[in-house]
This record gives sequence, structure tokens and C-alpha cells, in this order.
Amino acid sequence: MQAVAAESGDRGSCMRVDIITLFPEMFTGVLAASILKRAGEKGLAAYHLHQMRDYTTDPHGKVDDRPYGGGAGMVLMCQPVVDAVNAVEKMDLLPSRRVLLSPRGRRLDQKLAKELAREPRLMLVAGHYEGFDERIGQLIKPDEVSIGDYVLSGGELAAMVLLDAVVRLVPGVLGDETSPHSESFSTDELVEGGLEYPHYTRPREYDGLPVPEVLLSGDHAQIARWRRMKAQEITARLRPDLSVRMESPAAK
Ligand code: 6GU
Repeated sequence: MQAVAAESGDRGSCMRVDIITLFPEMFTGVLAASILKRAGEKGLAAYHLHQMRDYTTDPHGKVDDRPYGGGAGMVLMCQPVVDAVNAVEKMDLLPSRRVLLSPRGRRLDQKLAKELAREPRLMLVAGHYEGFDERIGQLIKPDEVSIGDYVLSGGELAAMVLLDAVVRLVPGVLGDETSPHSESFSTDELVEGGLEYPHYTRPREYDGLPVPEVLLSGDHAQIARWRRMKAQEITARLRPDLSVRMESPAAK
């Protein structure tokens, strides 16, 4: 399965993704649809789900306990998490870049997604409950990553968001009609340089609303100019914080 696309020359090689979680079933739908699925089918990504509970030494399958010092909620214990990470690490010779999903982590952005897309192997560790025993971080030395300033019930949804953002950047994953180059370029523009220009498709008029004339003109230079202008307008209006970078001399 992996060998097929790995042989097709200019495409990227296969990224191995290990996911350690108490809720592997949350991932199955996401991994079986759209781009993440296609990356798997093309042999550009291989996903391995691991049930953290399988690694606890507790006879009742316990993975969490009450916090020392008191307080609300439960804390993930060191043993199941550390043993799971170490056991999963050994399942492949490739060393993994370890990412622990945590609201206190580095905020995920396009730059970090690109960085992670270059890794041959990712290990995502998703926790639930109040959090991880602090010593887990010291022992497994992960990068901690957050997807934004709001509280999720667990790291699973964050891991899926991260995975989608990362895997689509693995060379060869996006369609052939949009070359990896132009697609990742437009991705750069979208998030790093500003927002994208508006898109239109058929029909030429819908509910009294026409498609802008210039897009029907066939004049590609003029279309490119119009799109640049619209992208700047939209960015200035909706995301002035991103606009600043577009004004830089380098963009001219
Ligand atoms: Cl990575 N985990 C949790 N629990 N909440 C979050 C998050 C992660 N990122 C944003 N909120």
C-alpha cells in the first residue's frame, strides 16, 4: 500500500503518523474522508491509532487519578502515557517528532504546519480530563501545541485540526491539476500574506448577482491584477493584522 506512491518519483515520501489517545474512534471518520484519506491511499501518509488505555499497568484500566493538592477533575498519570509513547516509538525505526496537544502549547499557524509537514514521522499525544501530570512533559520531551485560545474537552479535535493542516502540505498530497507549488503558494497567501481573492463559478448570474466582468474577459494579466487588488481590499477590511505584512517592500 505504501510502496505504490513512494515509488512515483517526485512525490513526497510517506509520513508516518502515530496517534495516542483514549478515543481513537473519534479519528476514524476524519481519517477516512477527503484529503487525509487520499494521502493515505496515495501512500503519502500512514496513520496508526493507539489506545492509551492499552498501556496502563492498572488492572482496571485506569489512566487518570485525582490531583495532588486537591482541586477539580482528573489528571492523566505518567505511567500509561510514558509507556505508550515509548512502546509506540519502538514500532518503527524512524525517530518521531512528538507533539502533545495542550492549550498551553505553541499556537498552531501555517508556519508550524509547514515545519511539521517536513517531518518523516509525527507522534500526536492527545489527553483528556484536566490535563497531564507535569512530569510527562519532562520525560517524553514533546513540543506542546495548541490550536487557539479556547478550551476543548480534550486534545483529539486539536490533533485532527493539526493533522489536516499538516498532511495537505506533504508533497504530492494535493491534486495534480493544482501543482504542489502553486497550491502551497496560494496557501501561503491565504494565511501568511493575507486573505485570498473572491472566487466565482457558473452560472454567470445567480439571483440577480453577476460574476465580475473581468473574470470573463480572458485577459489573464488583468485578472491577476484584479485578484491582487481584491485580496488586498478583503485583507485590509477583515484581517488588518495580516495586511501589515502585505505592505512590506518585499511584496512590491
Ligand atoms: Cl491542544 N487542547 C485542549 N484541551 N484545548 C485546546 C487545545 C488543545 N487547543 C485549543 N484549545
